[in-house]
Amino acid sequence: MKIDKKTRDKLLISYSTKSKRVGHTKKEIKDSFLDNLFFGMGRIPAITTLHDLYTALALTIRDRIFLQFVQTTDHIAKQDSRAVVFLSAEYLPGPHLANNLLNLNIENETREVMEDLNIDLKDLVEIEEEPGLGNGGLGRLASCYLDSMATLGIPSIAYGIRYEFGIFNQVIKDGWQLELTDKWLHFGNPWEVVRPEIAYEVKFGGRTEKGVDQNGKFQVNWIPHSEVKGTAYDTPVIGNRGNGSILRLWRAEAIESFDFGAFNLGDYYLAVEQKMISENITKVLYPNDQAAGGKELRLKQQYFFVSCSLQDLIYLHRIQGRRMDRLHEKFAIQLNDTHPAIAISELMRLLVDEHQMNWDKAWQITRHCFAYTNHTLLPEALEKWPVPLFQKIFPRHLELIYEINHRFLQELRHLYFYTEEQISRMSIIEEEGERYIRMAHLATIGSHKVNGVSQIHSNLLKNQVLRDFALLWPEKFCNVTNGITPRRFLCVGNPPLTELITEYIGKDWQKDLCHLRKLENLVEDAVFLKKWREVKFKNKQDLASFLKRQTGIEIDPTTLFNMQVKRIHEYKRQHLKVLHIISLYLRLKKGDRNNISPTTFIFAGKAAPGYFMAKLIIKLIHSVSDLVNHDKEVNGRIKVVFLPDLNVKKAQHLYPAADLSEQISLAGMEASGTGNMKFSLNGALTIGTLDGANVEIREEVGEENFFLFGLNVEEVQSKKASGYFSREIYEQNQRLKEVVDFLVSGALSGSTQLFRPLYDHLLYDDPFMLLADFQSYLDAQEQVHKLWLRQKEWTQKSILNTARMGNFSSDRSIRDYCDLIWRVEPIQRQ
Ligand code: NBG
Repeated sequence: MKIDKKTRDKLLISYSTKSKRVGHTKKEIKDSFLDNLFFGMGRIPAITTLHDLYTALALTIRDRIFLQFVQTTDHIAKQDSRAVVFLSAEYLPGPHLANNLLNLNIENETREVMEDLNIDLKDLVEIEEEPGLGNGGLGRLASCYLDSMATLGIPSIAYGIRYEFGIFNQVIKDGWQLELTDKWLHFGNPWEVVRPEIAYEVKFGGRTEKGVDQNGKFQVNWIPHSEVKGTAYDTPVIGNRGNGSILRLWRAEAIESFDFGAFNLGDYYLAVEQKMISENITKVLYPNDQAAGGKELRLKQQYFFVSCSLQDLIYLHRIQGRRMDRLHEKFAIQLNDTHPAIAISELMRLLVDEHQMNWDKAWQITRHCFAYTNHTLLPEALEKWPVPLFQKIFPRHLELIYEINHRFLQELRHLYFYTEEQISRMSIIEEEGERYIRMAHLATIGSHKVNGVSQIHSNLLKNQVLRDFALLWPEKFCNVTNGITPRRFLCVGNPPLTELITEYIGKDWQKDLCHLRKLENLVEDAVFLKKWREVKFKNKQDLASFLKRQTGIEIDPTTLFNMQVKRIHEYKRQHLKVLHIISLYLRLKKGDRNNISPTTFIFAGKAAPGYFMAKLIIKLIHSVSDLVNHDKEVNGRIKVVFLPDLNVKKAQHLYPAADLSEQISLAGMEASGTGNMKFSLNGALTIGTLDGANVEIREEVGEENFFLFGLNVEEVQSKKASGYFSREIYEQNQRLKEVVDFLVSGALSGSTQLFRPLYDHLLYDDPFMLLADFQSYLDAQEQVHKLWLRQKEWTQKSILNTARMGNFSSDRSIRDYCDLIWRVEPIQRQ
């Protein structure tokens, strides 16, 4: 049977009328919940588990999300809008249930329905497993952006990889990090729908053949060694203003699940082997170890999801009846870092080889489609792939990249008269020693816009890492400072503060975060101040009981909660914070109790499994925690807790309860940071360096409401240039010497050798300049202590931090992307 237009129109009517099936009244929610439980899942009350209840509720919510999503899609199709295509190898959506209830605005109704059924909604929210499809800030940023695109009604589709095993689970044994495999799909995933009919074939390996087609046109044929099928798994995403977007993740499957040749020969295992090999591609997310390059499977993952996504977008373009040469008018494709940068050669391949477009036209379309966001300046994180590996897996792409590069270098040579030295610096191919493909160069050359993620980072990108390109194409470079979604990180994560704010200034801030500025008028209102403090205190009590359950450690909510929550990395300098804690410990041991506010130091974060120093830092934190927490002499003054297995869900418990947020990376190292924003928005004050988004946060909240310390970027660079000898600083600063020596004194875990690698690194190398910033950090901590004694002032500054965070909403970031880069408009709702 063919589905004709008449049928389609009828189908349209049935979903656009608000049917009772997806209504928002209590009765409608309850009916569908019970329907889903009994008919959708076939459960009888006698054996229903908590997880069944969760799934039934998730399905109930998903129906309602779908309605919203489908309506948006319909508008987009009718308006023939230009759309954003977001390509990211990582997403960290966090748990969906509470966020979706908020965005649908049916939280209260749902809670009451559950109460009627004698179910605590909180328990259902708590058991949800989150998809850990990212390592940290980069993946979380992608999810914040998707939330904002949905909220603002930006026509958009986000593509990625459906890793079967996401980021590892971190467990701590004897203070060391151990990694366990993640099992987010163990109980199924009610938020996604599989689309077996949306599937594309992706080639790998083999060789190319050159010839002419029937029209006598030069034609290249890629004869692959193997092919894999990518199937779409869709998770609808809704904003809180009636619109939606979609996260489409690809899962790899064998094209033929069975090798009949092998089967007929009687080799069943060989017959299924190909299936297993194919599925491997989307098995596991790579943790961001220092040397990710060289991992063949990772490169395959990147190409796999990019190829599926581009084929899909061409398909979407064509079913709208549009011409191929208008592709760039209809799609703005954003590369979230270089992980999807191979998309540039893939689009060229699709246009030139598969759609027989001439090179110049194809290149023009490609450059107009793509834009590239850089997320790091760290040299080891700038992706480059060995040419022989490319040759083996993507013989056709290597040819295309050579051609792109050749034309680009010719232009530099003949049009701009560049020197050979400049040319080799800018080439996509690194020629010294082993040959590599520099993905950032490919992304820059193939995009019409390149942006960094904070003001300072964008400047460094322009003036250092991509300097040659910025001189050549100054108009190509811009900045979009990162942002975070206030829906998840304030409304869902911190209901008491949300209520208090709304009680005083109304609800507008939930639509436009800049309205939080109205809180500034309340800093002299004693009643408001008191309520603000009570909310923070309640959040700290909640966190204390959460931490007790998670770690067994008891903490005192009346102490200052000082937090550093982020991946563990030397440049982020968790060990600088440890040095500060040791200095307090040594003072307390000497009986110097003055000027030390009772403080609870909280750490959380994962280290890459292959990153020895980061893992040693975790061990150090635990050793210090053991020592400090069990010492009667310091008890009550300082405590140290490490919360294992940080993820979005756990982080949501932390931000609302923080008094002080530690953002202490060496200046010039952190591209932006987004944890800094989440803490400030929840009323924490920041102690930080002039790095990443700290710079802009400080400008917004006011320098008097921010604890600044440390060298700035220029000072870091000039110190490094003139020869930096950390040992000299160590010799000259008695307190520093004591603290550093303590690492190898035997007092920590009873060993003088355990932390020697850290000790040696600090004394003889110290690339992240902890010793240079140590004294200034201690001085700033002293200021923290002094202000903590003046609770009223502290509270006022806390309010001002929240009040002035409007600019760091991801809604603002997305508007910037729309204006500066994408030229995409929100859909018009009739
Ligand atoms: C990270 C940076 C952070 C930044 C996030 C999001 C990578 C490669 N980069 O500073 O380290 O906040 O990206 O932009 O993960």
